[in-house]
Amino acid sequence: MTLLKKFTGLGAAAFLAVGLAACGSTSAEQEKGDQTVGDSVGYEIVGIDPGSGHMQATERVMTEYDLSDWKVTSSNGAAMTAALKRAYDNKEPIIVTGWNPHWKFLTYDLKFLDDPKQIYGDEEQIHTYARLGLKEDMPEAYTILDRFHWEAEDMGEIMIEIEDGVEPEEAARNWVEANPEKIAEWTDGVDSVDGDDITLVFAPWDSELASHNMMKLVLEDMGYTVTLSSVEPGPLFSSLASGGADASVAPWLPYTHKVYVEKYEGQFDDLGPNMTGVRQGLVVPAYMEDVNSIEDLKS
Ligand code: PBE
Repeated sequence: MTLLKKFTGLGAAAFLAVGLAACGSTSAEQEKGDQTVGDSVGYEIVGIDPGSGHMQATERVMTEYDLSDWKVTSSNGAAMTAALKRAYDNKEPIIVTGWNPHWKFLTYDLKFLDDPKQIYGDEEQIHTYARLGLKEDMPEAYTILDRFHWEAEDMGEIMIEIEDGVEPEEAARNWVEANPEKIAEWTDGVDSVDGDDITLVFAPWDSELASHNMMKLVLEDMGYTVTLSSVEPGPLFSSLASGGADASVAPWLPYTHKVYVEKYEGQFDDLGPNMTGVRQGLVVPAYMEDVNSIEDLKS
């Protein structure tokens, strides 16, 4: 069974409209008679889980670009990609909230809409976070986490295998086995441990499913007993701040998780970027040739 099928079963049924659309003003263009972008997609942007940084940023986009006659549906990453697949296969228009690295950019010809107001921001980084005190309590794991960095292509290799139906742990194992020299950069000279428990926390976005399964294997190979804790975005950050979880390689900065990082400032240890050049925004198929900017949604 593919990951997509598994997740779709969980939540795709419930496409809940979130309160991002303000009361209905009609656009002047609707009265013109020719079909606007909004008409072609029912004034709908397909979103993901409500607590994600992505949806918080999208809420700011709706306000800043005055998209009051649009709504953003919330569901989860798998439902979003299922909707994208349906539209793409039929060459129909669709607008989704999207991010890269993600297998959808490897599978489909997609583009980000320009964001002249820079609400989603341009490029950002994925950081590694640890709870306060991890450095003293588990110096070996801390060193590995601190050294950890990889490229979007690395994560993409794991993601695309998972999307093809390989179990996440197996896909991560395939990457680990194929990349011993990269892992050696993080683990060289670090002592093995004897079954010490460590908990990595993440939210089950496709990108973070790949990275956390990979890091789990690396730490297990160093002797750790690793628990992967998959939670909502809010608890991801609160569990690191409270010390309930030990580390995460999921935070996207400085834009995506701005709200959480500011909320818990000083309550976790930022070990710096593990990947650079990542991006989030509104995403459409490349065949939507006339739609290139978020500004175009107003016409
Ligand atoms: N994402 C993927 C996350 C971070 C990683 C962009 C969906 C978010 O929006 O919070």
